Amino acid sequence: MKALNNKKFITLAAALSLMSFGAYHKQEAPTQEQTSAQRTPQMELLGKIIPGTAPKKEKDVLMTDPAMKFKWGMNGSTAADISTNLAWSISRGSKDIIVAVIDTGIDVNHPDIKNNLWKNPGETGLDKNGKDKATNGIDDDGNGFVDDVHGWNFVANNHNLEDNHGHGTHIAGIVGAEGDNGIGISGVAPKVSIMVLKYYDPKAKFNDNLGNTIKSIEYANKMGAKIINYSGGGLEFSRREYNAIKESREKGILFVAAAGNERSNSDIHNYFPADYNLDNIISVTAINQQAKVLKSSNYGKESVHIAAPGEDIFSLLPGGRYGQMTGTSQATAFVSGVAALVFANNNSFDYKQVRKQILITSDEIEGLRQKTKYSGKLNSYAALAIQDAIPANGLMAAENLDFKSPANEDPAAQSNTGSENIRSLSSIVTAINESVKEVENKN
Ligand SMILES: [Ca+2]
Ligand SMILES: [Ca+2]
Ligand SMILES: [Ca+2]
Repeated sequence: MKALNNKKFITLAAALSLMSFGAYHKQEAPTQEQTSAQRTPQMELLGKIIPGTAPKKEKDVLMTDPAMKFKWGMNGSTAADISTNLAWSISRGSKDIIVAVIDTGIDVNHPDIKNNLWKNPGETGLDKNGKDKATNGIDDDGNGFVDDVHGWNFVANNHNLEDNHGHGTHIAGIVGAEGDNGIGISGVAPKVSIMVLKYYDPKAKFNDNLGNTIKSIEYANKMGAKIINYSGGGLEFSRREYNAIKESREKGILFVAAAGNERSNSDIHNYFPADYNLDNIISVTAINQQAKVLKSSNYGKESVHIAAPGEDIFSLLPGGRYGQMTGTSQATAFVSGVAALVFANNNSFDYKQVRKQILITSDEIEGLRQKTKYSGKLNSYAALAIQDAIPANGLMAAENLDFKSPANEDPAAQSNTGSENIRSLSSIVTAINESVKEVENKN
């Protein structure tokens, strides 16, 4: 297995033709009947639906984001849909839940996410000289970072979070584009606080991807993240990275990681950080509209936990634009969004309970049995609505919600061969360049 190289894996496809898309319509929520028939057939077998969370009428879950019809994982149009319309009848998220997106930065001015960016309270408001703490050039909260109001750029070591790739903006949009604002799309969590931590920049002369990833995790640990979304990875074990995520666990942080796009079985060929043996990690693979794992995606009956939409996913791009990308990166962001909803809806839940809700309430799909540990596709509504969940096979009690054999527990047992140790993005295709506005005008 060759070491990853970003450039090799990121092919800029020709601009996708969006001409066939019609004018926008308000999104229609699936009816209760459709839902029980097509989306969550096992729900009654799985557990008890929490009183008051039965699917609501359509009008209760309609939102005003005009481009949701392009968002196939969330508009009720496919077998792989994650039922967000129903989930939003229970919770639309909360600004109190901070999701750290460790990626290529973000367009902080994108109108569809700027209101959902985390604001560091220690770098917000006026200083004693009446200047804005966000821009006064002073480390007001003394955390070692100057003007880190939305996060930090670990490549350039400054507060400029500009996304020179598009990946980070796309991922952040899947997690938490602002819902019901009349613009573009909604993230899985319509309301949330996105902390932006930049570990890679294609324009930089040198990227210490792994080092910057570790620093990003440490920042998230220190600054109050509940969830870390990491849509990247590499083939080499790193003790420092392992320790950073172990510290996340001690802080109660759920770490959602891409299974990777090496077309390989992760039970045999590891991909990190998804494959570290830590119980705060969820490893996510990508499925298409037919709920089949993408050929490019890593899989593993033991190592990969859950599947989520990951092909031709419509989300935000820098410059206020929108477009599609493919990969386990995108799938990972769907899971992080659901985790944000579950945390928001259950104040007392710790990372273990949130992880359990997400994994055990996934929709069992035959084709995923050989590819994922829980044989399941993400279901946001079930993760919110079902309690005391037990899987259809009845074998998996909560305390047995385990990951790998204890033999792998000791990081020292996993060798670092010393070959190139990097972290790369887990998206393989970008097919972008059309803004929603432009698409609309063509129709
Ligand atoms: Ca600071
Ligand atoms: Ca400041
Ligand atoms: Ca929106």
